[in-house]
Amino acid sequence: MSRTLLTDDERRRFMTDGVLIWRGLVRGTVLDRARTLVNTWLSEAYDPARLTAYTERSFAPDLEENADVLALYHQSGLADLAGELLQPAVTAPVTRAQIQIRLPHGAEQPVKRMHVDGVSCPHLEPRDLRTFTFIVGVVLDGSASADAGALHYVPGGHHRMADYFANDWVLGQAAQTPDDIDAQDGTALIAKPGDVVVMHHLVPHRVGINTSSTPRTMAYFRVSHAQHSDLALRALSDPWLEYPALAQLARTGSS
Ligand SMILES: O=C(O)CCC(=O)C(=O)O
Repeated sequence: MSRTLLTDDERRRFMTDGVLIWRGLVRGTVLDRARTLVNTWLSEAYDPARLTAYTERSFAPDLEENADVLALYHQSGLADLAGELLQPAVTAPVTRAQIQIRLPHGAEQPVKRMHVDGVSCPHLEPRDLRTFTFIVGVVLDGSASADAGALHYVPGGHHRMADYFANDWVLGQAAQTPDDIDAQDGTALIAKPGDVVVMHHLVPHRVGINTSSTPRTMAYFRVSHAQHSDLALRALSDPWLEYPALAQLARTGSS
């Protein structure tokens, strides 16, 4: 494990932007094994007829619980580092990965407009909340430029979304984000394999087409506060409800 503690600067950046990026955090055999597994799945098991389902849920569904894929989160130091965001609360066990691939242009892959995950998803009933506390994404391939299928996020958008959920949204409605968020391009995560992004659940994000010749592949880990099911609805309008130390920092300026 290469790092053990979040810095004060990282805590404050996460509060302001809702996003942290760690360059080259996952490396060596942990990274290589997972990349090989996913690339092998793409060349040998990918079924083009299921592209929409893969895009809505996960590519390589048979790898979601694979130990070498889960190692990206559990054996790289990420679980300890990211878990510190919730201290002294603890996270629920992370037992699944989601693989998201943006195929090179030419594939008829649906784009994803600005959204926050698990709220009014097109493939879920509107009343089903499938939220979590934050997401960790590990870049496995691609993302060399903004138009290469990169994730785009709205820095600080968690504040706007909390306000939207508090004042302009009701459980069950179809609209995922307000118009001012929907209209934004977002900041592209331009990255290399092994780079990591941590995003507060409320940060709106999107992905577009991949004009490069390289598939853009991410492994995502959804991390929840251990009591998330009880807190989920209130957490939509209170960004720090599940982050006790950050809530204290927001109130007083010191932890
Ligand atoms: O493909 C990505 O990087 C993001 C996918 C996404 O936003 C989602 O699955 O909800």
